[in-house]
Amino acid sequence: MSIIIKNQQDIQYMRISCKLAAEVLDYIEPFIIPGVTTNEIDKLCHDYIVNVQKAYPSPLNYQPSPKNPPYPKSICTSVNSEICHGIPNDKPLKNGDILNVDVTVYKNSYHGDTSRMFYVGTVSPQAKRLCQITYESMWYGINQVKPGNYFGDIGHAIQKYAENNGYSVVEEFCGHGIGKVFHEEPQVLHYGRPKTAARIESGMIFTIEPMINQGKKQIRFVSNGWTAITKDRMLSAQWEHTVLVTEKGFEVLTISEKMPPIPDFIKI
Ligand code: EYF
Ligand code: CO
Repeated sequence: MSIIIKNQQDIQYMRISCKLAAEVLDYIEPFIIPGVTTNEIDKLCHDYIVNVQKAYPSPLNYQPSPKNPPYPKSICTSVNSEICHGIPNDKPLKNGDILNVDVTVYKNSYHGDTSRMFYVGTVSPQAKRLCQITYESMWYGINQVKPGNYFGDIGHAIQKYAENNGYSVVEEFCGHGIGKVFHEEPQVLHYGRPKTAARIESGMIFTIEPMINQGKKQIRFVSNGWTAITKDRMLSAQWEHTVLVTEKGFEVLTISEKMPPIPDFIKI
């Protein structure tokens, strides 16, 4: 197996799917308030994707392997010490929670994947700092995307920035190639050494989605077998963009109006 190089038609369709995914996150933001349940957020996202965008939520009934049951919801919602793959439920969000909403939209046979952190009401300065550093770590990774660099350069940039700020990088989950298939090659690690792993080439499309822990990097799984949490129960944050490698560098495909500003260290 190898990394698929997308052609111009693939890229046009990916721009559409990725923009739709980012617009779901813009749409859901005002609904993320104390008292709302993640099941209510899931239904709002589902109905927006299906009825407004005329698309399909890629996670719904997604079955990465026949050993596992199909995923039961349209989005992933990971709260506080949940690292990823939180399954929406009927528990109301509380003031001070941090929430990752992970959206993947399937349109015209292509998937677009993005996630964002949201503050529920008023959040502690420590939680805000974790979310902000994680956001910047994703952009340090994105900034390494250009033909001739290596996937190890992406992971190294993320790890260096997160660890220099006193945090740890989750190693069990990674970014991924994406296109007509939700998860395809390569695996994009969020840690590593410069000039290792595969070389980055123009036309590749993949996600960068670092999960950064406030405490130690070790994880556990909850009893549903899928949701990962921090072993020490401290907070975890994650952001995700889908990125196209261009001749000169990168194009972030999951840009939208209401996403946080791109950090100043990014020169576009
Ligand atoms: C009970 C899954 C199935 N895996 C990865 C699989 O790349 C992703 N986000 O950026 C990504 C999203 C989803 C995903 C959504 C579902 N899965 C997870 C948890 C339970 C499950 O089946
Ligand atoms: Co992803």
